[in-house]
Amino acid sequence: MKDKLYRCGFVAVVGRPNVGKSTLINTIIGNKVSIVTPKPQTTRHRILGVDTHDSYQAIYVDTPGIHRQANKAMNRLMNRTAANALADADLILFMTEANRWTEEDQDVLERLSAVSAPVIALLNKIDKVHPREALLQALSDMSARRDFAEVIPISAMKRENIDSLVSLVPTYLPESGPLFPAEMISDRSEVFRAAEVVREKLTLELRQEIPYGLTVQVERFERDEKGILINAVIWVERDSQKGIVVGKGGGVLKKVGRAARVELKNQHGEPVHLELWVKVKNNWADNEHELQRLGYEAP
Ligand SMILES: Nc1nc2c(ncn2[C@@H]2O[C@H](COP(=O)(O)OP(=O)(O)O)[C@@H](O)[C@H]2O)c(=O)[nH]1
Ligand SMILES: [Mg+2]
Repeated sequence: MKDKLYRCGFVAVVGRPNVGKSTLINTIIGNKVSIVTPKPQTTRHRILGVDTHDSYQAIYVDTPGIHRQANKAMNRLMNRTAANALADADLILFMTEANRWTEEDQDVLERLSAVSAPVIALLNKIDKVHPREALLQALSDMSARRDFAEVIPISAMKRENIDSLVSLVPTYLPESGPLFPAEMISDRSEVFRAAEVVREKLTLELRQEIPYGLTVQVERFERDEKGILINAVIWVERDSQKGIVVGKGGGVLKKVGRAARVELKNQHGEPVHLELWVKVKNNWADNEHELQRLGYEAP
């Protein structure tokens, strides 16, 4: 057998909010490394999904979507995080929705004009394109926008064309030994991921504005013979939001806690006891210091 050289590198997944970046990474890794909701601003951190094979390791970088209005410290931080991921990438996956091209997509494309890494354009959500012939126009429109290394139609959710995308990735990675142990699927701890699962369920449960004003901090994560004990605080920005998060008779909080507990139990394969508190911290999202204290890394 010929000894083949190992390849390893970073694959940045970029695009406007909600195109399906986190879904793609979860599909490729085969596990939920990054939370997914139909709402923008769900991904706030740079999260790595590590895909290890016999001959290569692809490190996918999930990025917060790039925001046009960066008026809050939180949004500026998210934009900077996305920009750093671009600078470090060996390959860039520029993700859009197959049946839609918006000004926000155009903004992201313009940010790619200065990068040196090859860029693959992904037209996602093709399961929603009917008739399928409409894809041909979308593919040729995309090819005209830039000199892409490839233009590939996919469905991250329905796993369409994902295998052919994944098999292309290593050809763009540099020769290098693996950077992560084979069993590691993410750079994020189980404590971080537990907080994110709670935030996902909250975001799904609450209407529009509130999800952007809250964050979740796990204060206790302990294992004993009975399972996992998790205490988490939900931080909101204003008193008025506290009532909404708790809900009538505690209904919202109970529902969120139940959904999060079921998912965490399945993820870990052991019983989970989850306790949630809601607390107010004024304008944490516009305060750089608070952001760092709550786990938003400074780039
Ligand atoms: N129909 C369809 N929906 C998708 C697909 N990929 C993602 N979505 C949905 O699009 C929404 C945003 O997905 P998410 O991964 O959070 O997007 P991100 O903001 O780019 O990370 C979620 O409701 C996903 O379920 C897909 O291939 N087809
Ligand atoms: Mg995301």
